[in-house]
Amino acid sequence: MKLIPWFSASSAIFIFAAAVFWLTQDEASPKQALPAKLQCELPPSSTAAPRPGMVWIPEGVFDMGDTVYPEEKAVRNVNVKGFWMDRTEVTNLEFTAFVKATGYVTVAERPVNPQLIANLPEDMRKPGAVVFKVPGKLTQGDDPRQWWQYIPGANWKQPAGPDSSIDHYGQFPVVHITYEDAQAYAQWKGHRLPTEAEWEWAARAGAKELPGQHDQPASANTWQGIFPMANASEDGFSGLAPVACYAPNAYGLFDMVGNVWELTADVFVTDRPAVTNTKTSNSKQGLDPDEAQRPPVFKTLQANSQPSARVIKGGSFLCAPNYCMRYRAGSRQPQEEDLAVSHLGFRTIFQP
Ligand SMILES: [Ca+2]
Repeated sequence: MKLIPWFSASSAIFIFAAAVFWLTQDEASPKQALPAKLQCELPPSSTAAPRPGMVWIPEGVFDMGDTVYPEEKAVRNVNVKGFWMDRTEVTNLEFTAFVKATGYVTVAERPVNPQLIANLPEDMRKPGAVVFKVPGKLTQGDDPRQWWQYIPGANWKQPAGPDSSIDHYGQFPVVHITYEDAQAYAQWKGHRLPTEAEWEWAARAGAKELPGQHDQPASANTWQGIFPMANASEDGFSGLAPVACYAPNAYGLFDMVGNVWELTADVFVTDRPAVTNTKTSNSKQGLDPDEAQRPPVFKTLQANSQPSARVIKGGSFLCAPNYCMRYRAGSRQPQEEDLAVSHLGFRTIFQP
């Protein structure tokens, strides 16, 4: 669909302030203004392009994987065939068009399967989603339930709960999307979700060898400061950002790293080392990177329903140097299929 170039410099200030309120309501307003070079304006797609809104990712061979966390190893040589890929994460506007056309109801809006609720806490027996909120203070050590909360009524239309909405957030990535939801959207478009290899190859943008360092990217929406309390917002956003605020990669893809994690079609299997508590030599002291990153309700739902987990890629606005250095093409982690969370979105591909 055609994207509306609504995002002006003046509205950027409003949207930024609103985004902070919407996504991190416990957090004080950031002190600094948007970085001067931040435009947040998606360049128009060529009307002559065979697939407007998508870019061509050529066939290639590369060393897939990385070495920062155990689950990224071992690095192995992979061939990927060419495909078209959405140049941005799917936005609220785009998902709205899908829902209007099809009447689709997302998993987070549906009644919870009664077979699964026996051992669930009372709140989780209602439709809802897991929302990140900056805690007022940490009183329970590293327990992630201090910043991940299951909010009844939270879903893609009201991402922070019943009192929130996506009005004026059309160009933000849609969140609280499960694997089934993403598949339904992709099929409606005549597209599909990328495999992990396709996603990683596209994110690497032609770099066939591993990058030499794993520093926090300067041009992406991540977390500057000590998670989960201190977010310096040096990239301009404490919470989600609209798509395409930062420079695209060499293939013309925006926000492959940071902003929201992105779903892939691949089941997360443990043929390689699963996510563990092992700290690598690159890890800095602080919260356990894996337990802090994943909403704690994972274990509860898994114990009841044993859903498949899919590979998600690229990190999110919550990735900080002290706990989640996953703002890289090679990073990965599992995400249970049926749990909607506020730091996860997706984009689609089309293979001729
Ligand atoms: Ca940020």
